[in-house]
Amino acid sequence: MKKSAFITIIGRPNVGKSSLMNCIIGQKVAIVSDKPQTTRTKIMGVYTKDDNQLVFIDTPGFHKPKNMLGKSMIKAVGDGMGDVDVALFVVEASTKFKIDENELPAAELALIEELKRRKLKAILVINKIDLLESKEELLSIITNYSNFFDFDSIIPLSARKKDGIDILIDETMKFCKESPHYFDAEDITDQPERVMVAEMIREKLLRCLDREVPHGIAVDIEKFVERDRANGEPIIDVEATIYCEKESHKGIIIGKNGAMLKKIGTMSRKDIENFFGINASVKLWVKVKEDWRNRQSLIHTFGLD
Ligand SMILES: Nc1nc2c(ncn2[C@@H]2O[C@H](COP(=O)(O)OP(=O)(O)OP(=O)(O)O)[C@@H](O)[C@H]2O)c(=O)[nH]1
Ligand SMILES: [Mg+2]
Repeated sequence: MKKSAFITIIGRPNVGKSSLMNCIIGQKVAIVSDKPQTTRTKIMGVYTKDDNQLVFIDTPGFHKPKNMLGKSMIKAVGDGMGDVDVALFVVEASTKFKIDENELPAAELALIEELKRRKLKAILVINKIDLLESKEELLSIITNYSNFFDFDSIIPLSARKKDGIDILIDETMKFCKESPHYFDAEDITDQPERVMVAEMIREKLLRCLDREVPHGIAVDIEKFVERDRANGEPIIDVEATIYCEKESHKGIIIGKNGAMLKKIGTMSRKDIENFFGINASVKLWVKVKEDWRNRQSLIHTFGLD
């Protein structure tokens, strides 16, 4: 009998939601960085085992939006919570919380309110336990969150160390209901290949650039084709435009004598080659679109609404 469950992954920015989904799927379907607000849209990750299919929906980190892009990211969180069987409420193991503090970040309180309003079941996932020094710290985190919501279960884990993931998968399987499978067994995401390539490039920009520069970037794929080279070997040609918000940012992205852009191109090419399993060529351009994060038509053009 075929069964499936839809599971949304929600939480503050940077707690490791996308890392967790990638870890479950066993492949990188959502990009990851040490900067908050890495994920900008809902991204599905599919895990199929025998008759059971788990469809995870990774969402942008919940925050107070500062521009139109931020608003559409928050809308994506709400959309991701519709029609799901359970939510993974991801928090990070942090020594910030003491037993007597009884306080949560505003974004987490708002999400908990949303869970209650929608009468959603939730599993508390305490990620990054590799950062904890003692069991007592973990206990105080569990006590603290339990005061705010009646979680179905609480699972401490580390996405980075791949520790505790099987327990989470088993726990999530309990929410499977009899239903057809919505994806083929070999599917891992709903994202088109072009979008994945754009995201791989944006990930390198997030990794290599600092401060507000990477947050104001969008990547648009101009060309994405596979062809045979003269020697008969296949190659993927990628041409992409990197949009940024200011002339000064453009200079930073290109770097001295084009060094930064070259580095981004090389890193992206390696990732693309790894993912598709064939050679790739990556050509990048940089253009300025002032204040695009507040322009609905551009947000739409970049596929972010
Ligand atoms: N120490 C440690 N770091 C982790 C773990 N899981 C994720 N990280 C790191 O946390 C940072 C954020 O990870 P992401 O997966 O991008 O977090 P996110 O919640 O998806 O972030 P947004 O998309 O911005 O909301 C990255 O630097 C990860 O490498 C973990 O188990 N332990
Ligand atoms: Mg993310």
